Order: sequence, then structure tokens, then C-alpha cells
Amino acid sequence: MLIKNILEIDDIFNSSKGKVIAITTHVNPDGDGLATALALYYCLKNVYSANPYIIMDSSYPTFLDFLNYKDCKITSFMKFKEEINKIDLLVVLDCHEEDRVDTDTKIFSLTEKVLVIDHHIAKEDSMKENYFYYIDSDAVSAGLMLHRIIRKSKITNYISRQAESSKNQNTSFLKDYVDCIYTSILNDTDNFVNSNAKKETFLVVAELIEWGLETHKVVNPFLNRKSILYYKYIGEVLSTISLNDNMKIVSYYSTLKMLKNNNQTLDSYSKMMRWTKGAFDVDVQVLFQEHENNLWKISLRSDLYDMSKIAHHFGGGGHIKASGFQIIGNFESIKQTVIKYIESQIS
Ligand SMILES: [Mn+2]
Repeated sequence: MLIKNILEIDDIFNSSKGKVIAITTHVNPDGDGLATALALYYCLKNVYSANPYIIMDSSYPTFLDFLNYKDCKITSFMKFKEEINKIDLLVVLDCHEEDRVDTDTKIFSLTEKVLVIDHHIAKEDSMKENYFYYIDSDAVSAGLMLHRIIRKSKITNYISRQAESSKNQNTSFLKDYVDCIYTSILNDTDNFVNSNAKKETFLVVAELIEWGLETHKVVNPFLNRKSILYYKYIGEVLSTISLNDNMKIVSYYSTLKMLKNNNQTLDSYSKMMRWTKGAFDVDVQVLFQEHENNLWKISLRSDLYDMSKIAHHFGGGGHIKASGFQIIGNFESIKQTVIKYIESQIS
């Protein structure tokens, strides 16, 4: 069922004292999904006195290592299950399809109640009647949606208590919280460049600053701190740029070999498309990233056409302007299939 009033979510969290709450996000956890998971973790633990876990099967990405994740219980589903066999509440962030979570889908069968917080366009056929959905495709990030809930919760008592006593240890998580929500916004607006950055976005950032956010302490490690081999690797990827026959679709690719030669990991794929974002003379941008031998992740960008429809066709999902999907197979034939399909949809 769809949640209309976000106070219902505060009620759900308020009844979570001492309960096992699992938090998860989508495959290839990013600066929105994972940072929001951390932010929710801090709140559930410190404000609602719950027993939260972040469940993800991929390893924690280095590009988010400036966030305080070491104090959080982050575990794979396999390890989690050795300890615990029942989940009171599962919160799925930045994703609403069961088969897109970054963990074993068996997690849903261990769970009493499922709450989804997401800002992707709702795929109704993948929604379950007995799950709680808070979905808003106008929201800039899942992190901002979480903040809408948290700012109305009893966290405000903690903040005023902090104002009374700066030594109050209970509020030290707030700094970690604001860093995470800000990261989610930076991630999904591409540092306030995207058209989704609106009045609410800036009002929330202003509030985060009131709550203790120091913006440069997040922006610099998140966007700028890279090794020189990273830039060499980017150069190699950009040198693969090619155009389709009518010059309106640009595509480029990254292989596992390029990563290895430049001492990079899969994390270096993150935010790759920002390098071609400003190209004004193409209508669609396509990036092919090799994740495993013959497993390709394809990202789509366009200001003119609905990319989520194209991603859905190939079993993926996303936003109108930015979406993605995966295909297994030989690169040349995948590229041909994908470009041909896009051509058929935009002509
Ligand atoms: Mn997001």
C-alpha cells in the first residue's frame, strides 16, 4: 500500500524499539542508496533505539569511505542469517523492486513488515499489496525523502538537547547523519547540476547546515579526491567514444582490462557519465561498463527522450533522464542491439 502521510513512517520507526531492522538498497550501492542506508541506521539506533543492520552483498565502496560506516553493522545476508532468523522490519531504499536489491531476495521471506522509500518511477507490476511504499518520483534523492521523515520525528528533541549541552554524546551521530543526507543530494543532483535540484533541495541543505553540516568536508572527498591513474583511466574510456550513423547517439565503454591496467576497481565506474554530460550536439548518451566477463551494465542519459522506457525494455529501470540495465553477452553484439533499439525508439 502507498503511504500518503509520512508521519505513518515515524509511527513505524517509533514502534521499532529493540527490534531487528534490516536496511538494504539496490545493486551497485551508490551515494544515494548507501549513504541513505547509513543515515537511517544512525537514526534507528540513536533516536528510535532499534537494533538495525545494513544488509548488502557487495563490499563497501571506497568512494564512500569518508562517511562514518565503521560504527555500523554492515553484513552480507549469508552472515546475517547465521545470527538472526527473523526480521521485524526491512527498509528498502532508493529501489522498489525485490529483484534489484543488493542481497539475496530470500531476505523478504524472513521479514514481517517491508517499508520501501524510493524516488524512482513506480513500476506497479513489481509492487506488493502488503508492503508499505513511500514513493515520490519528484524527490531529488532517497536521502532527501528520509530527511522529510526524520525532521518531523523526535530527533528535534535531540537537537535542542545538543544546543543545551555540546558535550551530549547522544547527538554525535547528527554529524554523520547530515554528511550522509548531503551526499545523497550531491550524488543524485550531480553536485546541483541536474534539473532535479529545486527549492526543496536547497532548503534541506540549509537545514542540514543548521544541524552541523560542513559542506566542503563532504564535497571534496566525494567529488575531487582521486588518484592520477584514475584520470588516465578516464582518458582511456573517453577515447572509445563513437557516434551512430545520424550522429545523435554517442556511446563509449569501459572494460575490466582498462580498470586493471590503471589499478582501478569497479568503484571507478561511479559517476563516469559526468565527463560527457555537457555534450550539446548529441541526444542520447550510452555507457557500456564490463562488470564481469561478458556481464555489461549499460547506463543511459538523455534530456530529450524517456530513458526509463528503454531501460524497462531490457529489464532495467530508473529515471526519465537517467536509467540503466544489464546484459550478458558479447560486447559488439550487445552494442549493436542496444543502439538499434534506441534508434527505433527515438526516430
Ligand atoms: Mn537515488
